[in-house]
Amino acid sequence: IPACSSEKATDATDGNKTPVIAFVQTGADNDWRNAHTESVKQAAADHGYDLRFAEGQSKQENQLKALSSFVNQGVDVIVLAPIVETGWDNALEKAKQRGIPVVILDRQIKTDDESLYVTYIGADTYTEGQKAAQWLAGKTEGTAKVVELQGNPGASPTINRFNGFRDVIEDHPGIEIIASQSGEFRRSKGKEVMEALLKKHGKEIEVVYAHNDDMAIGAISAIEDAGLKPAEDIIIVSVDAVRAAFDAMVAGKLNCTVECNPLQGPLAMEAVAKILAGEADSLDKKTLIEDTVFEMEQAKDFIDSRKY
Ligand code: GYE
Repeated sequence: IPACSSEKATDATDGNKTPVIAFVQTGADNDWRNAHTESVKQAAADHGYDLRFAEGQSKQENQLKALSSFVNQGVDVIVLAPIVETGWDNALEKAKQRGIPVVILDRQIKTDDESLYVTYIGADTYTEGQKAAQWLAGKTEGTAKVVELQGNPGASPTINRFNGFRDVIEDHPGIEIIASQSGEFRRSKGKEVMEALLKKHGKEIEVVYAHNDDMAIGAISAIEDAGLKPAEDIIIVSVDAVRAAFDAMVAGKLNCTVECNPLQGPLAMEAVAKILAGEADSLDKKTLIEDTVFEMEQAKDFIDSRKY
């Protein structure tokens, strides 16, 4: 580190005190989220930061309360994984007034004032939706009746995976979405919604597109309970590539998962380090993480190398 930046780092953190970083997580809804939380905690520890952690139990209201309390505590940097896209301006305005820089992690926010946060780091969830649709178009040769299990309403990955998927199937008129409902990114809710969809649409359903693996795994048990064979009678494609999805693929119950890497802690803490060093200006406003696609047929070869 060049001398001038380490000087600034000490400035920004009041002498030699351990930097205090707040992390406001969405909740603990699924495997992906837990891997994400662990990654951030580990990276903060690796940097020697004092991490204060709060999670919103899937409610924006709780996240807003946590934000305001961290602002009052005067932490050095706030990292926010925003459950939904909108409604953050007031809270972020207060952080700004108090001189606390904010890193937006994982999910995006919508604001007219881009100065309310320093940088955004997360997965390219729009491209993930496109990749799911491209894979499906290949698999079904462009003809399929699809039910979609969406993530929680208003969340950037929900909106992006919804749009990315549709923007690709637009070119495949034989692919039709016959139902689309939120399973809140949860396994139990994915199962519940799938049970209802199976009752309503029965054998008409040829494909499940789930915005995450946990909901797909819930859907798989609903499909089995209905006496059908997942991945054979109904094609299933989802997003995240968590270990449980690899297990399901190896068991022949899930056809494909589009990766969404939750191990974002190191990138987040590198950004925090730059901010503390007075180098916030050197950060890109937006960093998107690249992901791959895994099919059932390859799952065996990759499962042991998966880190989450
Ligand atoms: O896919 C899902 C989680 O925001 C990209 O949120 C993330 C998504 C992830 O609850 O499993």
